[in-house]
Amino acid sequence: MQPEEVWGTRWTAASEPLARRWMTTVVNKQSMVVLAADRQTMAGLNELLDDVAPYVSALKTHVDLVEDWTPEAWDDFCARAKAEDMLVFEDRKHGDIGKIARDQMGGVYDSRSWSDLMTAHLISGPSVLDGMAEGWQSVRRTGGVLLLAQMSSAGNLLEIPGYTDAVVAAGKGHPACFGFIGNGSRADELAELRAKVGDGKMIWTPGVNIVTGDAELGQRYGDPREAVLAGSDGIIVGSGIHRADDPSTAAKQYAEVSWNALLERA
Ligand code: 5BU
Repeated sequence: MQPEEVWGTRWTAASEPLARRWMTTVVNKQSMVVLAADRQTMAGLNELLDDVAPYVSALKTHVDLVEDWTPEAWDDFCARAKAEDMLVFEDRKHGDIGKIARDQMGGVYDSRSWSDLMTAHLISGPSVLDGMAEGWQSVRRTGGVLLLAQMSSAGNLLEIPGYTDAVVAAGKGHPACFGFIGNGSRADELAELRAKVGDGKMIWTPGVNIVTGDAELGQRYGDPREAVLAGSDGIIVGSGIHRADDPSTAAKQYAEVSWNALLERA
């Protein structure tokens, strides 16, 4: 199938190269799965990648939770993910002023050199988008920011009236904004977010699991099919895959659920 057939108006409206790259990979792999690879050792991460690579279209990392991190091991891990046609997405949740967010993309982890996508809060204002764009430019790369418009955790302050609208207004027309994080655990709220965003930007959603309901430390889970039908363009799945008895089978299942829902939405 061609991406235009599968993505419809989203393909036409979201014309930036990274968005097109994502939508093409989803069609090639028949999977909207963004794997939250929250394992704390390099061996655990590499084993996970071996298990699930064919069913995962993007790899979401938290580089600072790895206990035995080294630059060499990390470069190798990212290279392996990229060779499997995955975008590498560091869930850094930047929130400082633009010039500091830019410089934090250097430092020990040097995330500007290996990340294709990164999250940010808009709490400090739109300079975070400009600063992060400069971060990637400084190593002659282009990346995309996913702005947190909603969160999946109970009681999060992004729910205070007006906040989500202000994030969407600032990100919608900004070239560095790849899209938004929406709450995958509440399909009705997600559908409202999609209506505000329109078709021009991606929405990726954490807080999805085949087992729905309240989970550890305030996490909430909704159904992945419902999230896609409500407007999600990428389902972020962590423990549903990396803590499964058989991560490969679990990843395949999430891939199938998401792909079938995308075809249903088309
Ligand atoms: P889980 O194991 O599927 O619950 O992992 C969810 C991942 O998504 C984890 O890496 C979080 O940091 C990330 N996440 C989230 O759960 N909720 C949010 O609102 C945002 C990110 Br933003």
